[in-house]
Amino acid sequence: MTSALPPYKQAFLETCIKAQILTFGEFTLKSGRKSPYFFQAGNFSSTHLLSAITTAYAETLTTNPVPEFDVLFGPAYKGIPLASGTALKLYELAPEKYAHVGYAFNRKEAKAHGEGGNMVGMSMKGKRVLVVDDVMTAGTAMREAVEIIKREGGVLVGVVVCLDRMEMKVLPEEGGSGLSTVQEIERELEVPVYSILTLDDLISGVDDQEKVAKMEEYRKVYAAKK
Ligand code: OMP
Repeated sequence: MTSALPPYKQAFLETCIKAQILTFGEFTLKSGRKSPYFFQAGNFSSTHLLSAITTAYAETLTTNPVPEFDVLFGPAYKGIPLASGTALKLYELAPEKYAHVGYAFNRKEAKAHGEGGNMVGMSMKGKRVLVVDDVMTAGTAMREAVEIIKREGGVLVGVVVCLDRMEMKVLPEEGGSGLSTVQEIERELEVPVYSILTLDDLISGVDDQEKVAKMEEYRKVYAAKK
């Protein structure tokens, strides 16, 4: 198959399709939109898949001009294995550079006994924090993560996700800005957002023309124009 994608992205995309992490059909999103594709990061559930996804996050962080960070924050639940696995991969890739980096995650329900609280891992207080999360659609999950970082006294310096669906939260005909959620978050929070894959990448790298046509149709309605 010939692809316009860089080989590491194409290989990662093919792994996602084979493991049914990226699936096609009709799915209702958290936003209520009906999508012809869905990315299920919870299905990175075996040793080799966890290794593949955390390697892809680590490569994205080491090959882009990412600001310095002290803590990887993985929002509960799906962000937890992603942030901890990525921390491990970064250390393996460049131990000297990342030896000081820690990871943290939240509990969805505060614990009243034992050590208590609703944070686990490295303290974010006064630290430069990079969020590691799965998919960005309307940015609801990301805004919650940003509130947690603020509450814990951390300084958000960037975000990395596995898939940027490139969607506008509000469509222009409904008064939206015409920017994608990622573009809006970058403007509003003044931090870069990196993604391993985007909807454009899926459209370039998927081999099945029927699936591509459905994603193109969806992109026409919901994705921001670049
Ligand atoms: P937002 O919070 O709207 O940005 O949506 C992101 C969340 O939606 C993710 O953290 C997932 O829980 C879920 N989601 C997926 O996991 N995969 C998708 O392809 C699409 C969604 C979604 O519902 O938009």
